[in-house]
Amino acid sequence: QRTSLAEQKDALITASFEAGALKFGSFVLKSGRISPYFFNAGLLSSGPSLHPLALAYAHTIHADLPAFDVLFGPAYKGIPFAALACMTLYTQYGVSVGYAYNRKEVKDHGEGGNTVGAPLKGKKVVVLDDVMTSGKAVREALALVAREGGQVVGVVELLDREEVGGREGVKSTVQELEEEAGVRVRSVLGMRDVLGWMEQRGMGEIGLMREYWERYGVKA
Ligand code: OMP
Repeated sequence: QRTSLAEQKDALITASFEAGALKFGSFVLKSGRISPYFFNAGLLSSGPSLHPLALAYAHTIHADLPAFDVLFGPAYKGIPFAALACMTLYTQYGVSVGYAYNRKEVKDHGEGGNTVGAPLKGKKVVVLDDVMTSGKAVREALALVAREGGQVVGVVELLDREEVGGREGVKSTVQELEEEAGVRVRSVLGMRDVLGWMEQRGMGEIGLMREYWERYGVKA
C-alpha cells in the first residue's frame, strides 16, 4: 500500500536528521549566506534513509511533472538518487523512463562522451538535483543537458531552501528558473516542511530558523 506524500516527507526529514544529513548550527553557504541549518544529502547513505528518499522523489515526479523520457542526475550526488528514483517510478507507478548522468572528468577513449546512461539527444529530460539555494548548481545541470541536445521539461529537487534568488532580490529561485528556462520546478521538501517538522517536535533551534526565514525566505 502506498503512503501519502505528507507521510513520506515526514519520514524523510526524520531519516535525514537521524542520518546527520540535516544539521543545525552555523554554516556558510555557497551563496555566502550564513545559515542555521545545512542539508548534506551525501549522508543519506543507508537503506533506512534511501528508502523514503526514493519513494518521495518518485511520488513528487509522478504527481507534478510533465511526461518525460530521461531522468538526469548530475554528478556526483545526483547519480545514485536518479537511479533510485528511476527504479521506484517503475516499481510504484509502472512508469518506464531512462536515467543518465554526466562524468566530471573528460573521457577520450572507450565509449567516449560526457554522459553515461540513456542518450539525451532529442529526449524530454527531467533534471533531478539535491539541494537548491540560489539555483547555481541546477543552472549548470540545465546547460549540460542542453549541450547534449536534450530538452529539459522539469526539475525535481530534494530540498528547495525556498530562498530569494538574489538576482533581483524578491523573486524566489524557483520563480527565476521557471521564467528563464520555461521548465516546471518542483521539490520533495521545502524549508517550510523542515520548519513544520521542527515545530511539531518543539526543537530549540526554531528561533534561529525563523530569523533566517524572515531574512532570506520567499515572501510570496
Ligand atoms: P545553489 O547552487 O546556490 O542553488 O546551492 C545548492 C548547492 O549548495 C548544493 O548543490 C550544495 O552543494 C550546496 N548546499 C547544500 O548541499 N545544502 C545546503 O543546505 C545548502 C547548500 C548551499 O551551499 O547553499
